[in-house]
Amino acid sequence: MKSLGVRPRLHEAEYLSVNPAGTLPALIDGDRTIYESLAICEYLAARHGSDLVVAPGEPERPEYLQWLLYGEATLQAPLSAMARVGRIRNKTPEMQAGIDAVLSDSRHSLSMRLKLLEQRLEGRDFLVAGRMTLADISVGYPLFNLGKRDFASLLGSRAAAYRERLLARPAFQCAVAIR
Ligand SMILES: N[C@@H](CCC(=O)N[C@@H](CS)C(=O)NCC(=O)O)C(=O)O
Repeated sequence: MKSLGVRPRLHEAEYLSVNPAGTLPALIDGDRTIYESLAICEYLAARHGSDLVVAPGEPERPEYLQWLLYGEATLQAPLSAMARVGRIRNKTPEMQAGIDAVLSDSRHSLSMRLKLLEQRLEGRDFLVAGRMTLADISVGYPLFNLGKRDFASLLGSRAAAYRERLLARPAFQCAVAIR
């Protein structure tokens, strides 16, 4: 495994030859290269026979797909917008006003989107199928990022406790230590 910083890898010819879009992560397994974090998770889970996937045929498969995509598409999107405008340098006052508008809108959007999570966690430790699945991993990533941006106050009590549980997992701690 090779870990790259967000900015430098955009100029690393070696990485761009793996993923011309320059986005992280990418997985190389033999002669196969896969982008998209959730596709990588599904691929690894299937390869190693993990029950982190809710398989077609299991009753909660539709909810699994919904929450799997909710993490990366719905929750992460406003956080990514904030990260992108946060990287802009040499700002004029007009640009700063635009950036502030994006930040404020993204924060609002995030707080609205988190309502679904708070609702879903009523009486549940995990999002679907009564067990830890890739849906929890997908949602755990934006929840982790949200803490880094000091937005943890946007979480309701159930989502806050859920975030703590996910971040305390030894597998998560291990992933953070090697990134
Ligand atoms: N949907 C993609 C998103 C990939 C992505 O945007 N990764 C971030 C790092 S977490 C990135 O490379 N950001 C830099 C950029 O967009 O230029 C995935 O899940 O793999």
